[in-house]
Amino acid sequence: MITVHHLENSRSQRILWLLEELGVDYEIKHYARDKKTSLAPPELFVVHPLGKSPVITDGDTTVAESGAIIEYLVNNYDDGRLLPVKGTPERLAYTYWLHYAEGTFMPLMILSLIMGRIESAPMPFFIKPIARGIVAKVRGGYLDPNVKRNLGYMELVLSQSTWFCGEELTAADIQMSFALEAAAVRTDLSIECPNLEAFLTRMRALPAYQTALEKGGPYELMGAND
Ligand SMILES: N[C@@H](CCC(=O)N[C@@H](CS)C(=O)NCC(=O)O)C(=O)O
Repeated sequence: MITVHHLENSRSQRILWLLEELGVDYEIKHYARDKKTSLAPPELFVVHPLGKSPVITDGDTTVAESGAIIEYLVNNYDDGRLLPVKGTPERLAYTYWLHYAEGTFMPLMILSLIMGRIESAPMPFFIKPIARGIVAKVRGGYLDPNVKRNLGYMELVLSQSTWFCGEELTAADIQMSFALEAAAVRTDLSIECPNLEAFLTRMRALPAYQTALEKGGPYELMGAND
């Protein structure tokens, strides 16, 4: 039996969605975030040394890191529906988006979260202008242009196909779902990225996505100002 160690309001939501798409039996072990810090509770460190979610156990096997979990589940439980055929452009796109989500886009979202936290952190009045100045430099010189460029790139790709790897839903779309949900709490996608917005609408209408949401419990993502 597969167990998903599921932290509330987190990336492990997409693993539940994948398992629903695969139609595989699984159980969920729920973990709540620390009320003050929003970090994972110590119990998650018992499952994996990094104490992050998602992490799954399947018999004696423990797998952490969303991309690795997705590869493991698709390799072992997919009948070919969520993985494009080897050697095709769709398969290369699949590999690209599977890595891009956590390798390129999510670090920008995390940096945005940290900048928001610095801006709103309590601090002595004379430090505030210095902290704000540093945040403005990071935002203007690095973060904002990179986020804009990445959103523009994803928007272009989704203006040419329904899903990230073509006309069929793949597990790479499931990996990308959290990245776009994180983007949507920071940016009004409907203004400049209607195709990204449409992707989210399309995905949220899928029965497997909805079932995963019901089973997962609280799912409210932190924005840049939380
Ligand atoms: N790249 C990792 C990121 C894992 C990660 O940072 N997960 C967050 C939840 S979205 C977490 O466990 N946060 C709680 C903490 O850092 O204590 C993955 O995709 O699995």
